[in-house]
Amino acid sequence: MAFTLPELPYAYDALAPYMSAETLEFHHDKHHNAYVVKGNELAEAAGMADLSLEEIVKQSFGSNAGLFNNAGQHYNHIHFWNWMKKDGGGTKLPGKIQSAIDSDLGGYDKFRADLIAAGVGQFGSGWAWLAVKDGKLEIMKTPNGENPLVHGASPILGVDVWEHSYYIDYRNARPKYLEAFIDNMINWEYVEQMHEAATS
Ligand code: MN3
Repeated sequence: MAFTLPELPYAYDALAPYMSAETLEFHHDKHHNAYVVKGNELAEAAGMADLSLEEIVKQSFGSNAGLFNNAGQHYNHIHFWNWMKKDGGGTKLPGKIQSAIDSDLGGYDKFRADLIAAGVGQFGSGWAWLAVKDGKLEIMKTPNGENPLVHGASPILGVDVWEHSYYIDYRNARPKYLEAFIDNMINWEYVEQMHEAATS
């Protein structure tokens, strides 16, 4: 199934001032689009063009680095746009997510601190995650285009810590970007949908 660049689910300026239209224009129109174009070329060359995106991510991991990086990033960004919304974030979480965070991660404040620490602690480019593994929530971090799918887990929330995601708005202040992501941008309804799918 050929990769296609999805439209952003909101206007380019919808997340301002926490994430600017300029950041989204570069990040979505240039960076994500490049993963789509290159991913299609490499999936075709590898004879994997007919597989689902998740299958391509899993099958190329460890065997075809070029394809894996682009397919992984395509998967990550499709969800990343949906993990954010205007007036998102904050402490009012859907009930099931709140109880899972309480029982598996020690409550919201610890979840927030641990997700920021994972994002800050990811050396160089990568992602910080909330994922479901063996039925329980876990905070994870991965380098480059990697994601929890290749570690036997299902991602339900991810934050891009590549510099292209925050340098225009925050320069080198990655912690400030992570705080704004959690406090002002997370689309918890989308996280809830992915949690339902990963636990049912
Ligand atoms: Mn990115």
